[in-house]
Amino acid sequence: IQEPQLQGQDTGMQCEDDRTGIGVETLKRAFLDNLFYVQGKFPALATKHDYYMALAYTVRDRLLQRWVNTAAIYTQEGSRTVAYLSAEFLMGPHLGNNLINLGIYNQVQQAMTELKLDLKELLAKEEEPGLGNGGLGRLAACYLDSLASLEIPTLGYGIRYEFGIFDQLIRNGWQVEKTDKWLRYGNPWEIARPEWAVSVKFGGRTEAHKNAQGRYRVRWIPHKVVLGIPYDTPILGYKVNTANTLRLWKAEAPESFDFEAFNRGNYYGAVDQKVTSENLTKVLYPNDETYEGKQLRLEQQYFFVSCALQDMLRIMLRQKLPLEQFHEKFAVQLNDTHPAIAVAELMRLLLDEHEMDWEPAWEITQKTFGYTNHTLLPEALEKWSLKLFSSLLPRHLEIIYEINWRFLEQVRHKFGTDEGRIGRLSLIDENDGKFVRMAHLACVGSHKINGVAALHSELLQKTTLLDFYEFFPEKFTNITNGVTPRRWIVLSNPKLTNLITSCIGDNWIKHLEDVQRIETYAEDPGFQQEWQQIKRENKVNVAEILLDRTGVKVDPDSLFDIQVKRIHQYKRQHLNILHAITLYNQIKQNPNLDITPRTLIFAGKAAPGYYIAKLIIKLINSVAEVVNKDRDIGDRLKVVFLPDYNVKNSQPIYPAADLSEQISTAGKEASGTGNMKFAMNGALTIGTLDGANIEIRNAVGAENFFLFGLTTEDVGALRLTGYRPREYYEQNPQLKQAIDQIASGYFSHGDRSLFKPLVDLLLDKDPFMLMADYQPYIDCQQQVSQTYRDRDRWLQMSILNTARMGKFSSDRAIREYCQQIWKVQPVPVQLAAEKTGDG
Ligand code: CR6
Repeated sequence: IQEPQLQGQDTGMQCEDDRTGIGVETLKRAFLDNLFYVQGKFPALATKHDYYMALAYTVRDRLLQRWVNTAAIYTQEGSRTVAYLSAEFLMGPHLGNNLINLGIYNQVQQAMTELKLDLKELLAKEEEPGLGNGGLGRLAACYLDSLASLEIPTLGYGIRYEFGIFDQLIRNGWQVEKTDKWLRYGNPWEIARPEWAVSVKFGGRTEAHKNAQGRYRVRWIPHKVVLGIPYDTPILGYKVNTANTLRLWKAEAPESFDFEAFNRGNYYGAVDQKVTSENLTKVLYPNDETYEGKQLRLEQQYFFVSCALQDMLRIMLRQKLPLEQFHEKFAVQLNDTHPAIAVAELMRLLLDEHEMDWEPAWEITQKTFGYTNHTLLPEALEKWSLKLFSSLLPRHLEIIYEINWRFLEQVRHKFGTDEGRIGRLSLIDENDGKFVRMAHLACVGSHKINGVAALHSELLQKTTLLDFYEFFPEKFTNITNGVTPRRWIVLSNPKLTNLITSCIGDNWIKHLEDVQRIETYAEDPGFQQEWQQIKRENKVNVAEILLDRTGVKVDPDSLFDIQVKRIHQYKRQHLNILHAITLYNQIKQNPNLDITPRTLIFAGKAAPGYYIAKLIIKLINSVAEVVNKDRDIGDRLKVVFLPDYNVKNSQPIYPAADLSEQISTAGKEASGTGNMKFAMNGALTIGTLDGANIEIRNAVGAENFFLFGLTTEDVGALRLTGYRPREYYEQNPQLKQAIDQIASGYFSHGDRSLFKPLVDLLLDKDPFMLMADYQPYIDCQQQVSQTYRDRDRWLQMSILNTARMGKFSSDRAIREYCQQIWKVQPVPVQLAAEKTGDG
């Protein structure tokens, strides 16, 4: 895929080291060595998985010198470091990505071929580390890739869930969840660091005591203590020697607690304690944008935040830096409110454990944190009942009260006693029971607050965080999301990568703005021909996957119309399905209809407790069943639901799309990132003016984007004047027919009750305004079909989409975070060989 990186030992010489060399012969030798000494197998007995492991260790060996050097340089220079705190990191498989970033994909492929192995098959053996739900967790992963590629010292801090996001099966059209046992066969990418374990306290009470200087301090006497064990994974940048660290924490029982119970003869009690402690990091909560007020979730959040901050303090002490410089050493980013308790925890550590005074501690805290908000949906805003909060974190509640008291004093000073405003700004919600508002804690405790796309940041300031914006407008900024072109183009779409590189060289992989240079080829027939050929091959590949996983045969020459993302009402997969039913009815009414053949592909998980989302999956599969077996329809329309959408399964999807569905109700999708992955790979977008769609449309040009639907203002105005969804249904025969079919059991073997909740919701409330957007959507889809028939026009639009997506690289986003929020500089890493100039 790209030039080998000649940064190891001299590949021309015979004396390459087995742990670092990157010549084909060395790689083969090292691979067989690892097969023997790590897996304990020889080729005749080895399974595909053994081979995968041997290759993973071979690659890991090559990462380690970079990782160790990186750590050495950061320690030596006491570098300013970004700490990215996130409850989710959706990394995706490591092997392929590491081959790309090391620049050894081609050599390894050749080495495997010479050993009569297929690299693709080995890559497929890697278990996905699914430690996230969707966009937010994957964003964290793209950001780690960019941070390393830009040579920014970074620690990613999160939770090592034993079970990640569930595996999705489809049984009789319904989603069924299966435990994700991703660690079952071992994880070659992580190294446990038990020597850096920390203790985390929970529950109990606080008391005052006099310190050595005779001053009153607070002491927290916990009810239980849990150990946090760090597990480190190297994150290599693209064609640099920087290998940063993702440090994930696992909960264990502390020995001392076992002993106590054991000495009392309570062996079972001791073991029980161990089980309870380890439950803490057992499983990822599978909700995307819905908060669930569960105690275990708050425990998870506090656990990893406390581990991370204690770890940072340890690093400072080791580097002999005074704690007064905490904010100079670390820029800590809160990925949504999940780690917002960090504000109170850093205060506690500085005040109680390091005996600092309130004012300096508070100044350090505010200068340390930045807060990224990822949603406006009210059901996602985290608030913890005072009862739960005080029972788990009694000391933190005291600190939050003090922060709140001082903050509200400042509010009174600025705005006078406007009790309404004070109630709205307070860290404590007293409207209906009492709760701690985590977004408020994050806002008050941070020096910068950002949204994730221009519209989202604007709406934050005008609605959800309006009062905070009025109080400290200077804290607010926007940083539009981005995705890494390494995973989402180079690794996912090697053919397109080669075509682009053959025209403009490979600089675009590090500087995606450069991909603009392919614009000159947008109307070149030869280039268009190759572009089309690659898209077709990528579609054939997905057609094979669909046949294999669903049994449905699709035509690679049909328009691939794809919606892959979490299933949510606001994302409106059901609007897409109403289009499918409409096309179906059009063909049924006019069997000779000459329409543009389409394949509608859906994939995505629903939160296990989200009933309507699960019913939408059932509806998609039910419509698919009827459409796909109807002989009148033939190859003109197919509907497929690909089960178990995850990073691994998504990689072939984006390169195979003709049309990307980004059809959320305006104002609801904070940014979206799938929209970027599709457009980079040459898909055209059908979308609303929502999230980053707006900026994508501005970048690629309105003439290269299929726009439809209500704007955010329209949505607001329509709500105010009284929205009556049933009227759209009654006045639109096509829409009425589609809804009536769903209601009458046409897609459910005559069962009228199955989809009733969904139909009633649409006709009575329709909170996401599908009825209002239906006809504009159908009309826009008609335009899509027309345009697709003009092959040259479509290809030109497709090429221009890829060419103009430079802005949406996560490298751009990370540069903005570095300049606007973190104020951090690159620290280049050299290999020892480069420094001394010899091998
Ligand atoms: N669900 C937003 O909904 C955004 C990502 C990353 C989301 C989505 O529009 O692209 O974050 N929000 O910023 C949350 O998870 C709270 C998401 O992934």
